[in-house]
Amino acid sequence: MVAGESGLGKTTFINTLFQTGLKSHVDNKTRHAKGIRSTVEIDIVRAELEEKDFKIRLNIIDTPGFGDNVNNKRAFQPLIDFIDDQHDSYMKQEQQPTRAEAKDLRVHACLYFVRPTGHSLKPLDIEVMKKLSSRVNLIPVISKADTLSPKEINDFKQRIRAVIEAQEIKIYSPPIETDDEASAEHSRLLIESIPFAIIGSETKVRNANGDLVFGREYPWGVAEVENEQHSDFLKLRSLLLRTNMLDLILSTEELHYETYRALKLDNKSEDSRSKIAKRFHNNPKFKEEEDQLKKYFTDQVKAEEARFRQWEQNIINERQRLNLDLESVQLQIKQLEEQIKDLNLKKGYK
Ligand SMILES: Nc1nc2c(ncn2[C@@H]2O[C@H](COP(=O)(O)OP(=O)(O)O)[C@@H](O)[C@H]2O)c(=O)[nH]1
Ligand SMILES: [Mg+2]
Repeated sequence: MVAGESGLGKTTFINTLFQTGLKSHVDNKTRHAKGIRSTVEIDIVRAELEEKDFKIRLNIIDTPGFGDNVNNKRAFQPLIDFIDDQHDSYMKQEQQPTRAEAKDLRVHACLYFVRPTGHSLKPLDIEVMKKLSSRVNLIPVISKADTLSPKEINDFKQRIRAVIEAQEIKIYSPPIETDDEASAEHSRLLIESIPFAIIGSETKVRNANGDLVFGREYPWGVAEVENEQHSDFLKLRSLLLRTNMLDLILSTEELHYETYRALKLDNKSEDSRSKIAKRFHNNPKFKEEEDQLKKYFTDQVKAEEARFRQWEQNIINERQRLNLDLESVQLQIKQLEEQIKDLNLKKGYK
């Protein structure tokens, strides 16, 4: 899900994702045809991700921006309601005896777009981010990074991080795997880059090297979407679609969904929400359970893979057996034909 004030490039970012890594389903065509720029309601686009031989279906949720209304207070409420509603509907389905076809639209990641002012977070940002972070994996991004200089971006990032810490906003942080140095290094790199400063563009332009790239053209040059020197787009895309997809899904289940359930069952107020969330965050028992669940998941995948390989082997063996059978049948036919020929010959002599 993308969230934030209107005009910050949320819809553009989604379209950029589609052009650089995702395939969209039929409904995206109608969206383009309509040519609407301002998003007026929550808009769900189905997407497909193809990695090696795996296909993953995902939903991308575009939301109307807020911030240009006289009363902003309630303008973000539909987003909060949407996230809660998905947890609620999943919880209801879980209580049903037939759970096989459960419809699951729980939000696994919410990108919060921050205006590239170079100053700091606004009170409205802080208020909305607090609400979101206790419900969903919140990932802050600085939009339109091409409008700030590298130094401005760095200072802005530091100021935003300081506010996030001071306000105790619990943003998503990629876990550091202690047993895998390469992936730990990647996670540290991602964590250092938060809030991701991104550039969005739906069109290709020619850069200084003469290559056609997604970017935005200025009299002095091209700001490139997929250039690590210009934007964190690649890092963010990697986090969302590759390295941290599983973790986003699992933490939604274990932290945010469980928080929602606990609140719902205890009928607790908004205030205790963050307390419960913190309990889940900090409790070593949950960390242990999380590790166990991850291990369980990997083991399951391994077992499935082994099962498939066994199947494959069985099929190969069966094919070999059938081929041998076929050969012997053909041999028999040949022999029978010979016999017929012999018999015919003998008949002719008589
Ligand atoms: N300079 C700059 N402009 C951008 C960028 N991304 C989007 N825009 C422009 O910002 C305007 C609003 O974008 P839109 O995606 O509709 O914003 P939304 O309201 O958040 O969905 C459009 O004119 C975009 O072309 C960016 O990375 N840099
Ligand atoms: Mg929009």
